Amino acid sequence: MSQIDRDKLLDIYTRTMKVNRTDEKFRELLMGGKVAVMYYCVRGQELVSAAAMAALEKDDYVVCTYRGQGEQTAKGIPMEKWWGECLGKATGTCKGKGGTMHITDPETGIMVTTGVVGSGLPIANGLAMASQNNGDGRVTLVSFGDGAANIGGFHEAMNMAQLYKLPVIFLCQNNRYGEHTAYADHTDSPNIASRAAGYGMPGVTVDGNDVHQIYPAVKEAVDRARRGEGPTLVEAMCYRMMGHFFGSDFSYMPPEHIAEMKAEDPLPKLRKVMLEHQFTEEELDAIVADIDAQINAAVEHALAAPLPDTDEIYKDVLEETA
Ligand SMILES: Cc1ncc(C[n+]2csc(CCOP(=O)(O)OP(=O)(O)O)c2C)c(N)n1
Repeated sequence: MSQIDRDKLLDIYTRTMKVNRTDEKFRELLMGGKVAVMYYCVRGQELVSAAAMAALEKDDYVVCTYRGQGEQTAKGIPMEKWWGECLGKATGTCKGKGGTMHITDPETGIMVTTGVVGSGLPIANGLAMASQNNGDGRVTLVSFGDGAANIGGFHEAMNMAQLYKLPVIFLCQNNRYGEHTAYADHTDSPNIASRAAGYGMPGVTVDGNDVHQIYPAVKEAVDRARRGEGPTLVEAMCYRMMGHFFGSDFSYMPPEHIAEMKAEDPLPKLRKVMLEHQFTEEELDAIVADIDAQINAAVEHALAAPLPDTDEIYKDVLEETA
């Protein structure tokens, strides 16, 4: 068992529950007909995102996907700005012009959210190369799915990152499905991490439902990158418990897979670890209640916020130079 100190465990728990409660709230709003936007649920993958963000420093960069709620909220995008963007409001991170699939908040280090599968990896290399050239000490973490590991850009980015020893962490959230296609139907290699060897890069597969595996693996990769020793591929095995997007069913999943994923739910496992470290049920519940209050206030703020003016469409498109 790894040694994660109590402060860090508390940090990871708080971030995990923030991700989880945000996901629950989003589904409640969608099911209640309060909002009608695309949302890719992160239920089951909360711990991977939270532990990864807890391994980064505030100034580090992150590139994520349409399923990026976990990275975005766990890295700390202010909730009012996050909900504002998801609801298409002028108060959002991108003034309501990006929506759920294109959230960018440079102040928090969330540099790009993309819906183009696999496109985040070369972008992360660019950010990491800028940091290497500037000597600003930042690392860049890019999150993507197992399906994205079969896109050409994945291989190009891995090769280039290793060649230039870029300070980048490739975090593959292997939830065992690419859209509705099971891993074994789109990939014949036993895992994604073993591909790292082909580029001369370290690669590791860990259980993303176990805080004692996922946090140390990402932290080691972050430390390595910051020391100038180059990139690492971290593959976090996890389950996508609510289907590909909000509203999709489970008919393509065999019953035994559903049973397995329920048994591996990261939230009860994390709670057990917290109790083992002498946190009390009351303390843990109070953290969740506080998060819920913050989320409810942020949602009310976003629902009441104005839509962007129509002339906003012409702004922030081109950078004006003198
Ligand atoms: C370049 C590209 N090809 C196809 C799609 C359609 N598409 C959207 S999500 C998805 C599955 C990606 O699976 P994975 O990378 O495992 O991520 P997950 O959704 O499981 O988090 C696909 C194929 C796309 N958005 N972009």
